[in-house]
Amino acid sequence: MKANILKILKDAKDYVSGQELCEHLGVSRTAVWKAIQQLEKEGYEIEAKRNRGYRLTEGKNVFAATEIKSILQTEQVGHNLVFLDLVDSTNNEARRQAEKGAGDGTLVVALEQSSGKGRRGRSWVSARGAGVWMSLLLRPDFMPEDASMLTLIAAMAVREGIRQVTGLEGQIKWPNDVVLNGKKVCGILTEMSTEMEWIRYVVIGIGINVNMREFPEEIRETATSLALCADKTIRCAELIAAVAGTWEYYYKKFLKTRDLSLLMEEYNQMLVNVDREVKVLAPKGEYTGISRGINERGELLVETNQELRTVLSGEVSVRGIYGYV
Ligand code: BT5
Repeated sequence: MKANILKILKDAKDYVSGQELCEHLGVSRTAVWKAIQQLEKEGYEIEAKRNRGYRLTEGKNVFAATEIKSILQTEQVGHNLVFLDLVDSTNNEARRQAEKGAGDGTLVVALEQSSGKGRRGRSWVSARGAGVWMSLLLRPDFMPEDASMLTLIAAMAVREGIRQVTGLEGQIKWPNDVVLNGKKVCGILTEMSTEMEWIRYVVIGIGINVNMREFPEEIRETATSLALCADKTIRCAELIAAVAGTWEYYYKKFLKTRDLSLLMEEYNQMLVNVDREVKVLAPKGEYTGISRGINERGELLVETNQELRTVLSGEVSVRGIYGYV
């Protein structure tokens, strides 16, 4: 109900009478009043005037569940929204939610993570309220070996969401980073629980540096944020809503063929690795070659002197982009 009231107040841009809100939502005046109080607690400024009703003061940058819900335009993603003040890792929380039976499209968002994680036990810096730290729970009915493509789809969704909200044109560094001005602005961590041949659930963790202006020493040279690149504060709630929408757009295309054949051309245009020298850290050793973009399975094609090799997953550094000069 809070989100509905917020939506009405936002659309009206002027006073809305208590009576109107009651009728519209089919609740009592006391219930409306209580919801207004809760909205104020979340950080909204709402004027109440005798005989005229309630009016929302515009321009407040609120990062809360109600704000996300009031602007979300998805068919499914985020309708079940778990918004937390502090959590160990939104990926861990999404897994806990999954074990409790949460459904496909559940979105877990936290203001702060105490043990945000990257791949292979690396840690993810997640400053309080300054970024989008979220995880999407999926219960797909395809095979475990198809799941690695979800990371690539998430990267496309983030790149496009960033563009919609800020106008900034990011690039993707295969497989799991979004890059702005040669620095990492987003990392993605896909985890799953499988049983023999089928997927119980997948969790796609997305970390986007939004309003951070400073970074710890160890990532100072390699990380950036939207605020630094756009030179203004960006609304996290708006970005979450945008990415949820772009995710649905790309995921639907993926589901048509269960591979990236309908997305690969667009993906390769977003790819920072394409036609550049890359260094592949393969299990059997390192090699360098020229990246030729992905195939329809989302694997990276790397041309070496003799052959076109396929990289399935893992670490690929690009010359000139952080980490490989
Ligand atoms: C990743 O791993 O890039 C995946 C990061 C996923 C984070 C999200 S936040 C929501 C969800 N909940 C979680 O617990 N995780 C997900 P990887 O490719 O392994 O990169 C990790 C490396 O990136 C670290 O070793 C650092 O060098 C660097 N790094 C750490 N924090 C960063 C940040 N905030 N911005 C840019 N780089 C960072």
